[in-house]
Amino acid sequence: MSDKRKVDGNSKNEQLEEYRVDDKGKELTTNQGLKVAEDEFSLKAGERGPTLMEDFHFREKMTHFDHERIPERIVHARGYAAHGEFELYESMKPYTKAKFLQEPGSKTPVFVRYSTVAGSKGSGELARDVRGFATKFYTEEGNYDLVGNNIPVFFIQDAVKFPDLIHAVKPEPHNGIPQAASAHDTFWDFVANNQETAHMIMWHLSDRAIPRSFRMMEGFGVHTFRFVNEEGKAHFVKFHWKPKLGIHSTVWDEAQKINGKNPDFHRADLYDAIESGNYPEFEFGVQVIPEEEEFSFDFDILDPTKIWPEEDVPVKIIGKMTLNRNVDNVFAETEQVAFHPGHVVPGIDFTNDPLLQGRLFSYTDTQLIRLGGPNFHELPINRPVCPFHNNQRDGYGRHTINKGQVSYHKNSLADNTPETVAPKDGGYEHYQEKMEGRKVKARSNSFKDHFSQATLFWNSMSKPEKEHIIEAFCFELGKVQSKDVQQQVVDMFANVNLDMAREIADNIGVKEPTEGGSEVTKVSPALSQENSTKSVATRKIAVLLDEGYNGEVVNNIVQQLKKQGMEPEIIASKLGKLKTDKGPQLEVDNTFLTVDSVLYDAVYVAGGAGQDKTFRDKAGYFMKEAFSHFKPIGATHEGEELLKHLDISSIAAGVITEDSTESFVSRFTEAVKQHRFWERGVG
Ligand code: HDD
Repeated sequence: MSDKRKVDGNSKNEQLEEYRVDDKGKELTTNQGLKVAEDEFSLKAGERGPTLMEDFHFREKMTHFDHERIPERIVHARGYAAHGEFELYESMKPYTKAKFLQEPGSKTPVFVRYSTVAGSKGSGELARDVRGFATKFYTEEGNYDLVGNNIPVFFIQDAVKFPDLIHAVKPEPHNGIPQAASAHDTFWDFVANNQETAHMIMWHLSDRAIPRSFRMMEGFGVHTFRFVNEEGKAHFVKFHWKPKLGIHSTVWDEAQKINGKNPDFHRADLYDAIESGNYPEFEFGVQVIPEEEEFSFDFDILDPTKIWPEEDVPVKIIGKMTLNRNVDNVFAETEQVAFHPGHVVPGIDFTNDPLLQGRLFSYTDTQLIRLGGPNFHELPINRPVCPFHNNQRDGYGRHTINKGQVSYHKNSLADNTPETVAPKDGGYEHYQEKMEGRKVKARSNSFKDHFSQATLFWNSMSKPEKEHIIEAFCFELGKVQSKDVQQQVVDMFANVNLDMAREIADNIGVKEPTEGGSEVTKVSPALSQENSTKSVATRKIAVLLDEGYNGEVVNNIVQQLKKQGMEPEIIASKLGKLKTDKGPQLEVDNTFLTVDSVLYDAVYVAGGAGQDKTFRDKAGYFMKEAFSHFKPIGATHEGEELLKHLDISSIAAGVITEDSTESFVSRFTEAVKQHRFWERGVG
């Protein structure tokens, strides 16, 4: 094992290379290296006779297969990951001594796993759910894990409630229903009876919970952590990931359909983007509060149900992460990676946030059952890229061959090595926070305001975003069977906004609350997705074509859309080259059978002179659906007639009809940048 500590962006890749095996072109052997002569027929007593126990090749193959599955993660089971690198823009030296945050331009390898929370490993990826956003930095001082979500707050304030929260959201135990969904009685019963959930629920019912792509969502460390610098001075810190492509979502009807049409939608999106060289990028930001200002806010900065509004505590962008390599093997890397908020490096420390404190126990504990023992740190994906030495020994699946006689501290036989390292030389030192108090099972009074920031979130939403939240409430509570639970939830959310609660009550047929409301008028523009970056990069455009189209013009438009960074795909009634005598015949990428409008960001229909009833019906359905999901629609040539036929007004927002190619491309590009046209008011 190398004892080198110098790390660059490629260090992890180099380390993994030692473990990669390419079986292609090789001879088939058993796990013992014995060449195998026959892999189709088991050893039998006679051609038509019983299989013999003696067939060790059969037994080995079958036994391995029988043991191929490991327990799925108790939460965040459905996930997908990629490798990348983190580059620092600006030194954080004044705040932290963490080595990977010192030298601008320095690069650290990272591995990121995105996930949904509630669903099982095979569940649809467009569930209404929080998304996990877990990053492992392989630094020269050891692994640092930032195990965050795409929502900056959490449902509960104390980790002791985590099993209750998860039991409530998982399929109900008596019938195992529903999969990957919060729209059921036990979840909402939990919410109403644990009102610290209020703020998180507002996010959970917002567009944030149905992202368009892992590449288009923010990430948050959620907790308040501590930066500690060389002088031992501490600052409170919150961590942010900001996607370069902006924050964008699907609509709920679309999300549900995607789950059927392509339950792998998010992983495929990430995989394809990386394969085609469109590397996802996220900027890394920190919010920093000096220790002296701990009590200067109207909320407790250690409360994980609170944000630090960006307008009050600006996010300083200090670096960028680029995901540039897909895994070679999903099980070996994505499934076996083990994250832990307790994997820290010198200069990064914890706070007394009771949710964080509890997490520090849970993550190692869960890996013991999931990965089958205490040596999971030796799995290639989990190994630090720096050396590690200690007196831990043995256990299931031990790989390391520790030489020598000594495995204890202190000793003289090995000159008291491995030796401890003084903090000034890089040894981890816990921040010496002064503590006093009684041992109590209690919650601080400063954690008891559950509604002010829920209202702040509501106030900060645009009109369509507010409508989506109300619709989401109506969907979720509409699925709840218990009238009593429905009423409790509506009464609870009257404390966030009375009008909102009344509208929900009216929709789900319970009593409209008369009391409640909030005095909070504050707004935080950073919370609205409408204010985030808009970009056409990697947007998928469905190009609907039928025979007899104008190949010259359509090809030109397709090429120009590509040039702008979009990804047009030609969709027609059948595969192959699509016939036309006007210009080049284009290759069809997909048919109306293999894809659906929900898998695209926008539609461009050029039709074709030959467009028959089947094409009109299929393309018509495609466009109507895209229109109802507020997506940009473009039409040229015979496509314009089809629009008329469908009653889609050419002057509706986001509908582009134009004969001049140049002007069509430029207007259509602007429309795609907009993402959705809520002002249509349909859907
Ligand atoms: Fe957790 C996994 C994020 C609270 C216990 N958590 C897990 C993952 C993410 C988070 C992203 C998946 C990691 C991966 O991809 O492998 N969890 C969070 C965030 C929380 C949070 C942002 C609140 C701020 N979690 C939380 C609490 C507990 C746990 C309070 C228990 C006390 N989480 C777990 C776990 C998991 C896990 C059971 C399941 C699989 C794993 O750890 O490796 O230990």
